[in-house]
Parts: sequence; C-alpha cells; structure tokens
Amino acid sequence: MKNPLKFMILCLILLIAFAATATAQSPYPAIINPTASARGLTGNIYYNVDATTEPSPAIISGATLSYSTSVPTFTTVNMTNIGTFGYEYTYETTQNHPATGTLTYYFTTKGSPNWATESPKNTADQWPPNDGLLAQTCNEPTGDLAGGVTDNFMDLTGYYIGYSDTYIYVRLTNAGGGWPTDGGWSGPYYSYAAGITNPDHPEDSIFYALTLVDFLTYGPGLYKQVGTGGGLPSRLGDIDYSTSGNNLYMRCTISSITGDADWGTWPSGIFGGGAQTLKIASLEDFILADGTDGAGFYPHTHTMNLAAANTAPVLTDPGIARLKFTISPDDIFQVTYTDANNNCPTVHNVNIDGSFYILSSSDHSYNDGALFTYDHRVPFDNFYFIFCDGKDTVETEELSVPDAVKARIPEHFLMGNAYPNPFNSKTEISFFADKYYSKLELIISDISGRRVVSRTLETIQPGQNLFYWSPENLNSGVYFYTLRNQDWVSSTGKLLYIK
Ligand SMILES: [Ca+2]
Ligand SMILES: [Ca+2]
Ligand SMILES: [Ca+2]
Repeated sequence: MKNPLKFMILCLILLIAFAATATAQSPYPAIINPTASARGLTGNIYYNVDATTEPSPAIISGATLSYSTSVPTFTTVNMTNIGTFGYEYTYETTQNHPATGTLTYYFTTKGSPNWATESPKNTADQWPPNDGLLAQTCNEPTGDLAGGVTDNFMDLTGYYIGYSDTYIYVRLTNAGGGWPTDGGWSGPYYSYAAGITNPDHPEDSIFYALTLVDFLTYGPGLYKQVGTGGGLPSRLGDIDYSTSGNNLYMRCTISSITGDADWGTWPSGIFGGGAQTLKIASLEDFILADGTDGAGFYPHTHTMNLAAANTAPVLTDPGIARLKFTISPDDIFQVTYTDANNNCPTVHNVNIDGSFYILSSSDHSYNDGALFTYDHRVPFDNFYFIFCDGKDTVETEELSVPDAVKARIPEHFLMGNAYPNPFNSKTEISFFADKYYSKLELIISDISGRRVVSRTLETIQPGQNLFYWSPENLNSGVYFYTLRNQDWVSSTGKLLYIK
C-alpha cells in the first residue's frame, strides 16, 4: 500500500466495518438451566429455561423453544414466564412428542433489543446449511439504521448462526437484490460482515468477523480487529461463502479462530455476534448502511432419545426446616429432588393434612439435586412430598408433626413475622392466638420508643391472625411492633420501613 491516504482511509473503513461487531457486548438475557421433563404417558414434555439478567442488566421480553424430531425442520413456539417465587426468570412450555425418535431442541431468550440463543448443530457439515440448521439471533427491523442508503441489498433483515465440530456458520438476509461487492471500476463497493466476539476475553476489545468484501487488497476472509483505537485488522483465514437470493451464507473453521491466541477456549460458554453492511462509494465517501442488534450465542443444542428408559427421580431429606426467626407456626417444608436425567419436575408438591401445596426452588439444575421449599403458616398434623419428573411419580412416606414443632404450641398470643419486611407501603404482620380474645392492643413504636400506632384489635379468633400496616406521615426507619393485654405482652418484632 504505497498511497498513505489510501492506507489511512482503508484502516478507517475496516474499523467501521468491524465496529458493529462490538454491539455484541450489549446486554442480552443469558440462557441458564435449560431443562426438559421426561416424556409423559400422554406424550407431553415440559420445557423450562431461565433467562437471567446476570451478569448483564438485560431487559427480558420473552423466550422461545425450537424443537424437531425431523432435523432440520424445526418448530418454534413462544414460552410463558412462570413468574412465581423462585421462577421469576423462568419460561415454560409444554409440547407433545412421539414415543420414538430423536428430539432435538434449543432455546432463545429475548431482550430489548438483544437476544441470546442456542443453536442446532450442523452435524453433517451441510453446505450451504439448511436454514433450519441456523438459529435466528435478532429481530432486525426493516430499513437501514443509518439512513440515506437506497440499495435494498444493504438493508439487513436477519442474522442467523449455527455450528458444527469443525465450522461456525452464519447466514445474513437482506431485502433483495443479491449481494454485490463491486460496483465496477469506480465503485461503489460493498462489505458484509458477521461479527463474533468472545465475552470471556478479559478486555472484550478483540473481535472477529466473517467478511464478504472485494476492495483493494481485501477479499473475503476471517478478520480480527484489536481494540477500537486504530491498527490494521489482520486476516486470520479463509471463509467459504455462498449467495442464494436474499441469503448470504458464510462459514469459517473454528480452528481459525481458536488458533488465535487472543480468543481463549472454545466453546467458552457464550459468545457474541452482530452483523453489518458497509457501502463504500469512494475512498472519501463510505457509510455504515445497516447493522443488526448484537446477540449472545451458545454453540450448544439438546438431544433426547425419546425411546430411552427414564431414570426416576429421588427425594432425599424430607422434613421441616426452621429457617426463619419466628415463634408462631411458620414452617418451611423442604425436600431435595434429584433427577439423573436433569428432568425438571412437572409435579412438586407437599401434601399437608390432605391438601396439596406447591413447593418452589430457585435451583433449577436437577441432576445434582435441588432444594424445594414451601412456607406454611398454620398448624398441621401429617404431611408427605410428591414429585414427578414427567414420567415417574415418587412420594415420601407420610410424616408427622415433629416434637420440636409440637413444642411450639403457644400458651398466649405470640407475635409472628411481617411480610414484606423491609417494606415501602404496606406490610402484613401475623400473630398466633392460643384462644379467643375479645380484644388485644397493638403497639408500634419508632426506634426512639415513641409510640406511632396504638390500635385495638377485637374478637380475635384462635389460630393464625393477620393485620396490615400502612405508615402515614412517618419517616423511613426501624419500627417495633408488639401485642398486649392486661395479662401478657408478646415478643417484639422489628420492621424496616423504606419510603
Ligand atoms: Ca435492516
Ligand atoms: Ca428422569
Ligand atoms: Ca442443583
């Protein structure tokens, strides 16, 4: 490159070309704990996946399941957020499947706007790959992001990604018109890049791009850019590419990326990607025509032999834990569910004196065990646990009230917990009465001992009782609550009010 001006501008062009791949660092809802139940007698399989905001502060807008028993033809369905305690970020769906064959599935979690996705594996290295062997990575709106470019082939409409043991595959789609790279001797020229980043890289500043370009000495290839402050991209290796209508397929060998010392390990959990188009009207006039939102990508898919025998789950250490400070009946029933197939449970209940209650767990990896709990606030006699992994139902034997719980039967009215606590508008306070009381006095004091509430509670029935408190014209801070009558003063509970 003898012309220094050309050299400088080329550096700039390629920097722009690669800059879009940095969008891969945008927040996306990471996929964790993808699981499925065993296939039930009716053919149903339950699917669960957690769309977590950690470590990035992603906004989660949904999740999908893509499944197939005849790869590469996949069906994609929306999943529903469970949203209950322990399942705040868990999405679920139930699908019906045949009794034999191989089930292949993968999950996509959707943020606003960034997505994360697993992908089907292109096991046979089909080239160009069937579209079903590539996962959609973004919801790309029509229209150029940077206006003023009228060529419709510069309007990206999709970015898709897949993998095999040997290759990483991408497919870009545009709004039509083929995928020209060269407008003739005088230009314009066009560049199409699919970026890949490794978020595990400590600096997150190195990105790679499969690029279709034919400009000066730069032809189609896998390029690497270090940093954003300058420096020439380096060509790491060849790509294969193929165009068909609105599709541009590209692939490079995984080894051409992992062979680079800056990449790190492969697969290294999640990595990222974004695609862009570049129009080079002249050396002085070039424009980033369009770019997709960045996405997280897992080179991972799931398979299940539908005819394989199921391993029944195992329940261990059923019982009652006293995890909370309380002196009224407030019992945490708990049991550990372990499934060697990592099947999520479709039934996770405790039966207390004949009624079923749902246990929950924030641990959604089941092959190493998950603790399920249920918080119960009324006296009881007998209980047992019942779980199902989709196919096999397991129960514990019936258990009875432990002596330690019996010993808590109160002789007076006893103060219980407040929920929520801390609270910012209203809290619910429980207490337990051993018998009928015509009236009791409720007192709430601030931290200096000043009484801020004095309320008479009337016609109190034996057992669990509740009252609600919404502070009015009080400052944030610590408050204490207690109950009393002429004979007895309950223990004192502590509240944290945060406006
Ligand atoms: Ca577009
Ligand atoms: Ca199982
Ligand atoms: Ca676990």
